[in-house]
Amino acid sequence: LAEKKPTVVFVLGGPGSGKGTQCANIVQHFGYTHLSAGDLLRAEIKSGSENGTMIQNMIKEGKIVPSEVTIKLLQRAIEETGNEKFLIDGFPRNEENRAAFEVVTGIEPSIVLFFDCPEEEMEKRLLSRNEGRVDDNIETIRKRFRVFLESSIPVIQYYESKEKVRKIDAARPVEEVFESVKAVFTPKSA
Ligand code: UP5
Ligand code: MG
Repeated sequence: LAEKKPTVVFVLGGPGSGKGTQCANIVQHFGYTHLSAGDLLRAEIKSGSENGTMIQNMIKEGKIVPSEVTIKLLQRAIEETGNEKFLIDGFPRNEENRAAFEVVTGIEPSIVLFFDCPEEEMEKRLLSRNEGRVDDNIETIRKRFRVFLESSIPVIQYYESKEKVRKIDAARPVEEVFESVKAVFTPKSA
């Protein structure tokens, strides 16, 4: 029997580009469920899972956690939620993540939001966030930027070739960015 596939929007952008902030707004206005891959990994560390130490070390180094770990967490979260519309924030981060998610879940994103923001603005935001994240120090931030350029930009290029990317100038104030986001989610009238 053909199971109905959920609608998935991938929310991508560099570290500190505002993915989490804008996802919270989208949830309020458009009824999606927000799944942040980074939040799921941080919850896995806190839960005392056997993978916790490995995940913690990778996040501290700004490295990408093996996709089987992240995909398992995302799949579980999708199944646990009653909703059929999801924002997947901060995943896929490399081509291997992208391909594995497609194979394992059979899900392709309907669209991909890309929050485009200069590094200096992202760096400023991350250094003033003060939420005690182990990766919000200048040394790790530089590593996260490098991984984003080397591994995550190719994922965005892949979806650009499929005309799925909606690029948003994320260097503006939160409210202005959300105006652009809203336009993406609001069906155009005839
Ligand atoms: N802020 C937000 N918008 C603003 C605006 N328009 N103007 C001014 N300030 C703004 O925002 C960051 C800060 O900026 C906040 O203080 C906010 O108030 C302010 P936020 O919305 O949190 O940005 P976000 O893009 O979500 O930044 P985040 O740091 O979460 O992005 P990352 O992609 O770096 O982090 P994530 O949690 O996704 O991943 C962390 C690590 O987990 C990765 O480096 C990796 O090691 C691991 N990971 C994997 O291995 N695999 C995965 O699939 C996912 C993560
Ligand atoms: Mg985030």
